[in-house]
Amino acid sequence: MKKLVILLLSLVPALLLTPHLLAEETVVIEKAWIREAPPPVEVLAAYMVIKNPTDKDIILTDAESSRFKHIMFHQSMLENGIVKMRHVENIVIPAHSSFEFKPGSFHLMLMGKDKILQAGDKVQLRLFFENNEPVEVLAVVKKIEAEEE
Ligand SMILES: [Cu+2]
Repeated sequence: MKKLVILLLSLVPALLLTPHLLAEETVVIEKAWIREAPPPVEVLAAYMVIKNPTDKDIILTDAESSRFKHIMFHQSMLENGIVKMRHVENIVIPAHSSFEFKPGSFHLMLMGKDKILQAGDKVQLRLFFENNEPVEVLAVVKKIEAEEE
């Protein structure tokens, strides 16, 4: 019996190390936030940084949240002095690189909110990738002063 216990204990470090090593080789999402908008505004924008520490390109294909009916990827661009939004099918995050959703550029367009969101609220988002497990992220609602989308 004593021998068995010693054997089991010697296995513990190996079991603890394995998931840790795997965890480093996956998508990392940082600084997720949603811009607070006045109640009549039906669509909100979410921003975040997606890091890809792996050796392969990662493709973000879809996003969802129980708080919104639909989420799309958009790119804002200035055309003849007018800000326009372009729908983007998916987002490629190159190997050993990162991608930033930020005001005035790429954003997640959150449509059909279930109720008014205020600064400080937290919203769970789920991101889907072509060759990776879905990733859950908590985005914080924040105020932003007069800055273009
Ligand atoms: Cu948009």
